[in-house]
Amino acid sequence: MAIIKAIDEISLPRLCKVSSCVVMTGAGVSAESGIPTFRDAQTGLWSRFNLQELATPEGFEANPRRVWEWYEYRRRIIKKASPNPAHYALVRLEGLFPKEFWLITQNIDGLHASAGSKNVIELHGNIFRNKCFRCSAPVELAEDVAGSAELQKREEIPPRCPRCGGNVRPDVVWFNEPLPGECIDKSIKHSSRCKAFFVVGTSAAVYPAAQLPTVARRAGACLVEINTEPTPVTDYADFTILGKAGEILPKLVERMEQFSVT
Ligand code: BV8
Ligand code: ZN
Repeated sequence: MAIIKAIDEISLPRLCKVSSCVVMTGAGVSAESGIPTFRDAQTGLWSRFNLQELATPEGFEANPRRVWEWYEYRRRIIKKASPNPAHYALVRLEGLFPKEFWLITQNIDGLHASAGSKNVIELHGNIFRNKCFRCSAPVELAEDVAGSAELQKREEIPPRCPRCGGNVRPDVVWFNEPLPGECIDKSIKHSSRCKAFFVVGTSAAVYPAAQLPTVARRAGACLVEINTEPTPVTDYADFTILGKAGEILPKLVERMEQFSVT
């Protein structure tokens, strides 16, 4: 574990005593659960798949079947994944800030909620929810329908909206699509009020999520970054610990729990 800016013995107790804490996570938090990140060299999704074709509304309009099947491929990987020690450490961190704690995630895998995190804001949606591309109505698909042989045979891929007959799509935020207004507004509000902001496992490359650490820092929060490589956040974080979230977070939260008891 390389530490660029270690949390010193004066700052750590102070960090434990603040009234409000926000955590922002990216794909790096789920990497140790076996879910590929987006921008890691070789293994990242965008180094193997075409972002424009697969994660934009234009790409879906051009080839709904290709996009639907790519998300079915990702759902199969995520269904097999379980929360890792990083997710569970964030559940314990939430317990240290009973008054005001928010976990803002860019991830669509649902693993924070599965691990037991309560105040989760899913900025980019959730891969297990679906909606209609035409009328935006939520669409409930029976577990086995989405990828069933029956469906494949009927060539009805993607499934059709029962309300208007439009194509069903995953309820995630694609590029060039606005984030859910309530999610981004709440995220900016909590980031601008919190006194401690942890940013974990994100390349901080995607906006508007990438602006949240700046919002927090400008508002006076203590900014702690945990990542396997430096990012644009590193330049202005108070503390940066390089390494795997599943190894660093449990140790950091354990030390914070000791200070919180005293
Ligand atoms: C919008 C879909 C407007 C779901 C995703 C300002 C400046 C520049 C560009 C823009 C801007 N504002 C808007 C844009 C355009 C664009 C954008 O940001 N482009 C960037 C790439 C230049 N943003 C948008 O289009 C957004 N929409 O702004 O709309 C609008 C308003 C009104 C009307 C119309 C439009 C929408 C952005 C959301 C896009 N959707 N995903 C899905 O299929 O997943 S983005 C995708 O990237 C994921 O959601 C992902 O979460 C997100 C961010 O990536 P990361 O999570 O950070 O993952 P990454 O692989 O990059 O990094 C992982 C990190 O973890 C690495 O640093 C690695 O070192 C580290 N790591 C790896 N293993 C570990 C680890 N760390 C710790 N432990 C480990 N074990
Ligand atoms: Zn519809």
